[in-house]
Amino acid sequence: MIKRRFPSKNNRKIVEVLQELKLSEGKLMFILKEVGVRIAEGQKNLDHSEISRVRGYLNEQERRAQLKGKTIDLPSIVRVQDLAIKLELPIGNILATLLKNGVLANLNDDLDYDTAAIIAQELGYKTTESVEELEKDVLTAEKLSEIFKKEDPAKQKPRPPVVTIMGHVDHGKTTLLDTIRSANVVAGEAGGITQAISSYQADHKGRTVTFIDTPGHEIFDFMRQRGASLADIVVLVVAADDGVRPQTKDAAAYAQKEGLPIVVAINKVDKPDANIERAKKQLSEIDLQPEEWGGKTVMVEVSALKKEGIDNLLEMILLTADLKHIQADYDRPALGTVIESKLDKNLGPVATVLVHTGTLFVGNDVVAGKASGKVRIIKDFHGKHIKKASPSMPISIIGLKDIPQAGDILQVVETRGEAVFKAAARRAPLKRMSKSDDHDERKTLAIVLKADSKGSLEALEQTIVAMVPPEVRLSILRADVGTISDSDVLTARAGGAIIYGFTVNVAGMSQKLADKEKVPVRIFNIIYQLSEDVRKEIEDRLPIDIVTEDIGRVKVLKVFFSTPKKKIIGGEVAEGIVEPMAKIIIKRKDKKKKDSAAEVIGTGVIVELQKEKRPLQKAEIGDQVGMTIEGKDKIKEGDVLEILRETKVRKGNSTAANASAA
Ligand SMILES: Nc1nc2c(ncn2[C@@H]2O[C@H](COP(=O)(O)OP(=O)(O)OP(=O)(O)O)[C@@H](O)[C@H]2O)c(=O)[nH]1
Ligand SMILES: [Mg+2]
Repeated sequence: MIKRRFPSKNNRKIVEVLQELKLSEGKLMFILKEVGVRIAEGQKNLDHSEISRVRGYLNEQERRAQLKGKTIDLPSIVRVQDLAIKLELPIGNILATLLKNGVLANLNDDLDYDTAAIIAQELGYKTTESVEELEKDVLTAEKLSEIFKKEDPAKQKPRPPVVTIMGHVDHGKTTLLDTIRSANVVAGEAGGITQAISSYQADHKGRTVTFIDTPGHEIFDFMRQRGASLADIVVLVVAADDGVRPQTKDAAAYAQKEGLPIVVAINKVDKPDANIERAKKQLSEIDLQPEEWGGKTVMVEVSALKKEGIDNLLEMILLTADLKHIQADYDRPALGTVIESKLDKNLGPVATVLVHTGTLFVGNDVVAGKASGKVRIIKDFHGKHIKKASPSMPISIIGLKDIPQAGDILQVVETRGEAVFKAAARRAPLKRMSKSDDHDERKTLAIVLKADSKGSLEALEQTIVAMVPPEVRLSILRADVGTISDSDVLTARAGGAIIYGFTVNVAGMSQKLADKEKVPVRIFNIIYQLSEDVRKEIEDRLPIDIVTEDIGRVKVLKVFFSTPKKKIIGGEVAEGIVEPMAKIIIKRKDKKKKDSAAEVIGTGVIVELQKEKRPLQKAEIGDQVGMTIEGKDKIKEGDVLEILRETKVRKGNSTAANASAA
């Protein structure tokens, strides 16, 4: 670009500028280049703005020189943009230095002290960790029960019991809940299983009961645990035709551990192969003795499908509830647990919350795990807008700035500032990949994971983490709820990752970007198909072991051709078999020394195998063959070649990979 210059009274001679700023000509030229000023051949003057750019550069240099070696106080967690401010450097410098150290960050990411210190040191600063502790009082389920215990008994009022429905996969939990609230959600579930906890309230004889559904598949173990931790009562669904199965036991164990009363619903009694007696016997074996056998466990026979026995079940649930004092203080700031969360395209983060105690109002400032915000909308389980939510109500709330995790405790705080501060303190800081990673010879499976809800996301993450053997390094660059976006593609490209989407879409432009950048994007609607694909990727990354097998012997009858690199010989298979690409060991007996053992002369690889001038894949004992052998060691008539097959085997896997030795 040509800069038009007008004569100006601010123009000054370059020689004067050099004198004033005490610079050499070379140094000035360097600075001008740095600040983007082009000097034409023979140019003698600089204008006002050019001179001030040079001055600015020099001032900055001086300031940096003073800062360098200065000790900077850093907190235990610092946001990238705050680090830039502290170090008085452009954010780009910080990001680039982070990247150099293996951390792909953006300006809103938090860094732990160690990482921030490394970056600062690399940029010339000394650091100390600031002693002020960040407030990290994350409310956990345990702390929550401590709070409940301390609540004033005089203020307690009855609340609806919370009933969690648990049991083995396909035993009819969701159908039972549907029958209870006469709706139907089973049909819409991908893969036919419950993908996230769902929660509803039902009325029976003027009393309200809160129900929480849980999935029965083994990979949703954590959801069952969470379900149990939320419950006052567990309804254990056992299909009469199938009896007690692994997740029946596991659900019973969680309930017993939490000290929760269990009501057993023996379901599917309408089925011709229903065997109620067997189910009861199996239940007795896991410490659930039916009352009629002298035990303490209430068992109700139902058919969720035929809508039979449901009233009786509800009756038993209410009776069981009456034995406990199920109460809460309606007048305190609300505390609840997030049971599911998702990102809605129009509404932003939506969290389903079960209120435990207190009343949540529209307008409350809240924090849930790492998310904070102001409650803008509360909806009941019908989707109806309500102004407040009282204990035991499952509700969805809108107004959080981030998506909380299922299991996070939602708490009402005094002020917005407090909410933001608490949430920030809990955000997990980014860690620098440890130096030892540089010497890590394992192959990496890098992935970006996108799912439709936090529940599926957690299930997927846990499934994948559990699948990866120690021989492969797993790097989940991002795991998030929502549509696959450009930023996902760019993250995946930077980290050489595969993008996995679970029941999400990819924005059209982002797919184009992915195609252009050759980033694989794989979308699945069924968890098992996704995990199957991941399994294949893991297998491809397992280290290779070379297994050598002695498969045969060839007696050399004639050497047709011999160069330093290649030999063509004729021979007879004396033992076993011969295959192309097999390795050979050349052995020779000293004819003069009778009975002496054969000596190893050298090695080679059979690159071609022929019989009667035709290529052959396998020669057997007695076959007369021609072989082209690569190798420097000389072969003589009368030598014996030991034939070795080398097979590459993936560690941690018994199936052989490509047999040919590279
Ligand atoms: N015959 C009969 N079939 C039933 C009954 N209850 C449920 N089923 C069927 O059993 C299958 C599984 O039912 P779901 O309600 O999805 O089972 P679930 O326990 O929620 O399964 P997960 O959520 O995957 O653990 C469906 O095909 C239902 O129609 C019943 O009482 N009788
Ligand atoms: Mg279900």
